[in-house]
This record gives sequence, structure tokens and C-alpha cells, in this order.
Amino acid sequence: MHLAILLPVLAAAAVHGQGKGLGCPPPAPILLSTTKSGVLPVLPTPFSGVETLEGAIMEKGPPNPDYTPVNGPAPTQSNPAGATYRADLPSTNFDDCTGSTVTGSITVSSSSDGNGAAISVNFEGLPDVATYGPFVYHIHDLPVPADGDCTATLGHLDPQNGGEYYPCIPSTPENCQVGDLAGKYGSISTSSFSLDVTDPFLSTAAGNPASVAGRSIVIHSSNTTRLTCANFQMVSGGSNMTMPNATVPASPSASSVVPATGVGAVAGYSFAAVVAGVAAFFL
Ligand SMILES: *[C@@H]1O[C@H](CO)[C@@H](O)[C@H](O)[C@H]1NC(C)=O
Ligand SMILES: *[C@@H]1O[C@H](CO)[C@@H](O)[C@H](O)[C@H]1NC(C)=O
Ligand SMILES: *[C@@H]1O[C@H](CO)[C@@H](O)[C@H](O)[C@H]1NC(C)=O
Ligand SMILES: [Cu+2]
Repeated sequence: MHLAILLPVLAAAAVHGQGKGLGCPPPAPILLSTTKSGVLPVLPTPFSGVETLEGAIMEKGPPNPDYTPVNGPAPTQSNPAGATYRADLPSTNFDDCTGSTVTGSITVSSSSDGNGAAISVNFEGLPDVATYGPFVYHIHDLPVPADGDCTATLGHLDPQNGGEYYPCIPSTPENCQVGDLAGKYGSISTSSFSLDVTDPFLSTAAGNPASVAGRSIVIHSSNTTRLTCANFQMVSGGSNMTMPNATVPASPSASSVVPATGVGAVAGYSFAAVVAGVAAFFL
């Protein structure tokens, strides 16, 4: 069932590499009318489908304080001392339709007392806010492959399977997608952006489903187009691998996603592909 949704998206992703930049122009929106793990795990009522762009829901539903993720609220994490990961944005945008190259980095470290992770964000060169913003950014499930295709990172890090239809409510961050940093800490409305915050739910331990190890960061324009992306790489005290002992869930989505993205061929990251089966696809 998921394959039927996936194929047109992948076809669009292949075609949209032919513009000015790798991801420019972006593909047309696609209607999503069934459940989709990590994006729309539960259908709202009434429901007539939602439009998605590069896998993400373009217009979210109304805030729903009663909604909790399918796997429950996110647990807090005790993180190993000294583990640090950093994602450095590349020198070219995936999508340079905006004419502005986003640069900078995001660092995620075990907090000094081990409770949660310290996040430090420094982005510059964001495009014109009035035209393209506000910008959102997330930790995505899979790493960026060697060709720089940000759509291959699939969806948000979402081990609790909350999906993205109901927007993150910052006062109840345990019910947000773990990787939805913009949802929890605010979207970006300036050309330069810095943030230092401690997130209780993000892990720096390899093998933890909420870990940053082996993941990526993606920055989007306001309509969810993926502007740029980068892999989290181990700086100290951790492991570049994620979910080394995960088992592939017996769902058709997992078997269709893994070979289709080709991520399994990226050395050192192949285990990350199994996460697609338990968490999100695309966005
Ligand atoms: C989304 O925004 C991008 C610029 O970031 C633009 O090129 C594209 O046409 C927009 N797509 C839609 C469907 O509005
Ligand atoms: C993690 O992987 C990246 C990319 O392959 C590499 O640049 C980095 O040195 C690795 N870190 C460690 C500590 O092995
Ligand atoms: C992963 O598997 C290896 C070997 O099969 C085992 O030694 C190790 O304890 C496992 N790690 C976890 C976190 O389950
Ligand atoms: Cu994202």
C-alpha cells in the first residue's frame, strides 16, 4: 500500500535534480489520503486527504492538545558523557531556487549532567524571509547520500510515531516528534539564526531509537521544500552508527523503502535504513 504512494514521490525526486541546483525546481505536491507512519499515523476525522511536498504535509491540522504519539510521549534520555555530533551544512544548497546558500552547523552533545542533549544551532544565509520563510528544520531519519539528495533522508526522527499532521505544541514537547526542532524551539525568521537549548528527549547514544547518531539535519522553506541538509558526524565519544541491533519490522513499507532509496549502499550507515520502518518516511 505504501509503495503506491512512494513511487511517484521517488520519480519526482529523480526528475527534480535537473534544474538550476540539485533539487531545483522542487516537485509538485502529492495528495496523501491514507495513513503513513511518521507523517500521518492516525487519520483525523473528518478527512479528505492532505497535500504533501517532498513527503511533508504542506498544511498541518489544527493544534490538538489531546493528541499523543502512537507509541506514547517521548521518554527522557540519560546520555553518555562526552558524546558530540555535528552536522556542517554543505557549500551548495540542495535547492538553490532561492538564490541564497545556507551555511553553518548544528552540534548535539550529551548535556553536562547527562540529562538530555545540548543543541547548538548556527545558521547563516537563509533566503528572503518574506518570500520563503519562516524556515523549519528537523533531525531526519536517514543520512544524506553522497549525491546530496535531501529527499533521501526521508522523514523526521520520530521514534514515538507521532506524525506531523498535528503541530508540535512547545509546552508539551514530549508529544512532539523528537526530531522536530523547529516545532519545539521555534521556526526561523531571520537570515542568521543561533540557538542554544537542552532537549530532554534526544539521545547521543548509538543504538538508541531517539539518537542523533547516523541521522541528518534538513532545513526547509515555508512550503516544506528541502533547501539544504547535512549528516551528523561523530566529533567525540560516540559512534557513527545507529540502531546496530534493530530488527526490520515485518511491514511492507520497510521492504519497499530500503532498496528504493539506495541508502543501504552508503557505507557505515546501512543500519539506519531499518529506522524507516519504525519511524517516518519523507519530510
Ligand atoms: C515551494 O517553495 C520553493 C522555494 O523554496 C518554490 O521554488 C516552489 O515553487 C514552491 N512550491 C510550491 C508548490 O509552492
Ligand atoms: C564519522 O563519520 C564521518 C563521515 O564518514 C567521518 O568524517 C568522521 O571522522 C567519523 N567520526 C569518527 C570519530 O570516526
Ligand atoms: C547487539 O548485538 C551484539 C552481537 O549480536 C551484542 O553483543 C550486543 O550486546 C547487542 N547490543 C544491544 C544494544 O543489544
Ligand atoms: Cu524536515
